[in-house]
Amino acid sequence: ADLDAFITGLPKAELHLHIEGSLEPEQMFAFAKRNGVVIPFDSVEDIRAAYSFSRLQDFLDIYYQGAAVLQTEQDFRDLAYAYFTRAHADAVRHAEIFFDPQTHTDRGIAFETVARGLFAGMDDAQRDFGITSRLILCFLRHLDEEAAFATLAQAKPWLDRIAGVGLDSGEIGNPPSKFARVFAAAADQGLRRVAHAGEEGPPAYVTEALDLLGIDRLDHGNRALEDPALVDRLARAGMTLTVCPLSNLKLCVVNDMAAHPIPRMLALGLKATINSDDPAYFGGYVNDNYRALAASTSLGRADFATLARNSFTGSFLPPEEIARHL
Ligand code: ES4
Ligand code: ZN
Repeated sequence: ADLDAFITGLPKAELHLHIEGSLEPEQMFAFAKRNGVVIPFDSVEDIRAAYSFSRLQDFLDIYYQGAAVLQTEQDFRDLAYAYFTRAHADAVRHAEIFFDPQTHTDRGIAFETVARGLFAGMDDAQRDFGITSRLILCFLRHLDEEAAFATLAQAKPWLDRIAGVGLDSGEIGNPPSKFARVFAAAADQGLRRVAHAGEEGPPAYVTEALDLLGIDRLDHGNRALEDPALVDRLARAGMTLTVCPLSNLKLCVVNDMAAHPIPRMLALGLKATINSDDPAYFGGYVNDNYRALAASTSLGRADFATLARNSFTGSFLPPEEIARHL
């Protein structure tokens, strides 16, 4: 209980949060109703009951379906603002937020609608809560390189508020190499690079993300632990890993929270951070993720302070802003 109170008030940054994954069932119902979108659920309980997954793809199918209720700029503003309201309660001071433009543009929602709405929510959160934030544009890796290039082109007018590009969706069979050229183009435009790797995919995908995408941060990275030479490389490079404990449990990346790799990552000298990934689907926001580890592992105050500190030093904030948070 003492440790829970410490975690609650610990200032933190969130570095791995898909805004579409913060769509709560109640909100899904409300947006469906106000937009006249039919969803295949009769109640909030019905939706929650569908959130049982054996692997990443089970989740992705439901997650892309849920996103269909998002139609207007107001929807995206409200979605972002609801996330920040939760984040503020969890002492989040800064967030670098993933969004999946292709999920929306492929069903006829303009990139501009998504961007304007999210930026409005971000501006309102900075005004009301003092939370700073940037967006990270994720390419859907199950789609092709050409579609990723088209998405990068659509982002051009908004690059001043987009910190970087990322890579998400189904990992197996869609290795980082598929997006080497689009990541090089993003780098040329001054964007930072991150990628989901080693969540379900093998350690070789993490190596590709380093060598072929030039990533500044590694999203998940769990399976890197299978390769000692890769662990050594990540530790020496000071690479930040954005790890998501409740997501790992829900998607069966780990079988038991007591066996979660975060304690091992810290012991190996890896710069791990704790994040919520898709909180509406995985059972909790960032403090729930910290608390789940507190309840099931021997991590203590000093470890959680290190993990929170890593979230700022691993962020894309300028050095003087990072210093202000430490
Ligand atoms: C995701 Cl947990 C996870 N992995 C890959 N892609 C994603 N998109 C949203 N959540
Ligand atoms: Zn993720």
